[in-house]
Amino acid sequence: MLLHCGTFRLDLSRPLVMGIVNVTPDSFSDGGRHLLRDAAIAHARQLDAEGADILDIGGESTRPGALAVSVQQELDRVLPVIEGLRDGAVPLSIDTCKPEVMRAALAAGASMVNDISALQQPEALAALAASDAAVCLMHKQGQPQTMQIDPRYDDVVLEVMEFLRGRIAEAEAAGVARNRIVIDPGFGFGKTLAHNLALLRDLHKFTALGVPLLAGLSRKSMLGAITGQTVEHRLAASVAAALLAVERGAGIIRVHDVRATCDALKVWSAIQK
Ligand code: 8Y4
Repeated sequence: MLLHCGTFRLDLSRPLVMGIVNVTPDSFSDGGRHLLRDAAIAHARQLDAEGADILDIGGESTRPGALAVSVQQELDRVLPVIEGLRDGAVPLSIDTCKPEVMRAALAAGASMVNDISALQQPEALAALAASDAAVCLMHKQGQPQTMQIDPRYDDVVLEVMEFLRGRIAEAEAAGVARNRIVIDPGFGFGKTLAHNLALLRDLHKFTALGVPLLAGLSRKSMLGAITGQTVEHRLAASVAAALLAVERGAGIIRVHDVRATCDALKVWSAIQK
């Protein structure tokens, strides 16, 4: 499968690694905008050197309880980072739900939109359709502030699949070709541990939707619940989870720890026929 991602063509016959680049003051120094920009660019270049196939640049913290960020604030964070990285060899993804940020980031050189709202904001579908970028459509239940209070499903795998099937259809109807679309069950987004485990166990079912599958498990609280480790000690659990996702058909893995994940995927690849 070849994912059309701006001018890039990403070959999904081997699993790809998306490196996470947070451009938020809680993840880097809060010593001012230029320090934040420089730290994010340096981190991104390191992830590139470690083997990242895509860099996911986000200026809005989506963790439960995080404060909302204005369009201007998000643009001030992410645009200088995209401008600093756009001439590199690796495609850039913009992690945002806001159509204004999508348009500006794509104009500045991003080739992909990673939208945890799956293009449900007014104008988001149009912003994608007007571009040649790829898009990741992710499932979540509820809104980040409150989604972990009491998530409920009758059949989590079926319901997440039906949601994503609908979003693929909407995107295609709006003019986003199927070869530009990636889907993601959204681990941790309005899901209990049991829901997350069911999704990971049955992840292969999502490949029936006919588009590449992205999985984001890196350092997430479900791994803390399983291992008892705090967020800074979840590397081994994250690598294990990435490998389980790839084994079940994930084509793209969104991770913090690019070098360790790439090494694990090389071992996986070595036994493939
Ligand atoms: C520690 C580190 C604890 C990170 C929690 C987290 C996904 C995503 C996020 C995902 C896609 C996160 C933007 C949440 N997760 N995009 N974004 N898929 N496509 N939490 O799973 O990393 S942010």
